[in-house]
Amino acid sequence: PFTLDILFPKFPFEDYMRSKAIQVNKALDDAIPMKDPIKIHEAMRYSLLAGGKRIRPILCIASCELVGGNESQAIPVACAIEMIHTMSLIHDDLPCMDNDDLRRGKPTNHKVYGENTAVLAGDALLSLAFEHVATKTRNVSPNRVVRAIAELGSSVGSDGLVAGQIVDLSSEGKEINLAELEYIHIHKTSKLLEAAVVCGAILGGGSHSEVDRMRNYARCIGLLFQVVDDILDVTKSSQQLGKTAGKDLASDKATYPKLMGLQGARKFADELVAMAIEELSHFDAAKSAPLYHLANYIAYREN
Ligand code: GRG
Repeated sequence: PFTLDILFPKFPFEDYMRSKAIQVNKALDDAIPMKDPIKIHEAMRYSLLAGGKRIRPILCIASCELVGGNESQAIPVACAIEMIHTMSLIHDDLPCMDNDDLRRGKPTNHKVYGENTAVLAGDALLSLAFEHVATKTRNVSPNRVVRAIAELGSSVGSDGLVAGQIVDLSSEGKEINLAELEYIHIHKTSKLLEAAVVCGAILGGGSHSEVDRMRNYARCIGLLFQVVDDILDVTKSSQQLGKTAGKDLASDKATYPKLMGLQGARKFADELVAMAIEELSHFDAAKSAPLYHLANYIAYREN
């Protein structure tokens, strides 16, 4: 794997991820106290606090710190992004979408609370996300807060996640090409990762050119995230089946390994991580350690 262990031999990446996740989980817990109406707040908390790697909030904080900001400036928007991510998962799992019974190892929101409550829990998380950024962000100029809110809005709506989901739904049962697959992934997965990184850089006081660089970094790792997901689907199911061809190479669903071959997809992933890391070379080397390691983690994770 392409790593920068030579530059950062001692960076304690696992400790870093663990301690940031603890901070994020505490802030998320505080953001939604149990109150009336109990049912909706319980449903919101059920999915929001159900685990998850917290990659988006950690990217947001790391990006804020890279440009000279501090964690507390980024925490409200980091929480907002995890609220939006969680609501997209709740809605994605509904019977009218993917109809999934399990998420993050637990029964899905609608399985526990019913479809009507799951829809509302998603709606409430989405609106709380924006309220949270607007009311809880401290020590950032109003102009930067508004820029972050605009960034967040555009990453979610009909130019963002929703666009990816509608095109994904419309392509069901059809053969899609690489450009169409890329469109779906850029919108369903990359856009919110991009918003996480860009909002962090905006709130941390980054210049326009720094924010642009962070956007380029985020676009690379956003696509990388999905390419690696597709590769893992193949390699994990191959291991489970003890065969050379895994689930996704055999199924109808278009994936990078299916359209590019497994080696082609791995090569593409290597190129994306190298491009992401190149963007970081323009920043202070010590401060960019977390984002170097996050890119490598996304590229070479095993699940
Ligand atoms: C956003 C308004 C609005 C509606 C939702 C349903 C929908 C529209 C979009 C689907 C978005 C979706 C489910 C994309 C997949 C994103 C993805 C890569 C999820 C897995 O992320 P991880 O691995 O998961 O970070 P954890 O559980 O670790 O957080």
